[in-house]
Amino acid sequence: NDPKRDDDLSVEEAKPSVKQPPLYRVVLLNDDYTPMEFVVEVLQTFFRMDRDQATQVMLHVHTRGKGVCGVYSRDIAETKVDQVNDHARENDHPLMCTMEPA
Ligand code: NFA
Repeated sequence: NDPKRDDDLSVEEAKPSVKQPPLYRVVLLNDDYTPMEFVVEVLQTFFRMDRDQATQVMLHVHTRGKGVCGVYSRDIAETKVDQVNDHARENDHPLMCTMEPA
């Protein structure tokens, strides 16, 4: 009967099952109303940026429309998105945070 081919992964050569979890970019979107200072504080608080780094990212979002705050596993990314959006809403700002596959 048909001999096994060396390249048939369905037998004997299991693919190593250790793989990296998918990563997600957490993205901040610009709007016309959220104060720049609030955005800087959000980036410092939830993304552990120093003030210079946070200011750079805020200005990037302000001028380009959106910007990456960080790259995380799905659970961590979802938590960051919820924390930022909840915090923005609690302070009556329209700031929006989303995530996308990296
Ligand atoms: N565009 C906002 C303003 O001019 C600042 C802002 C930056 C908002 C980054 C959201 C994200 N006040």
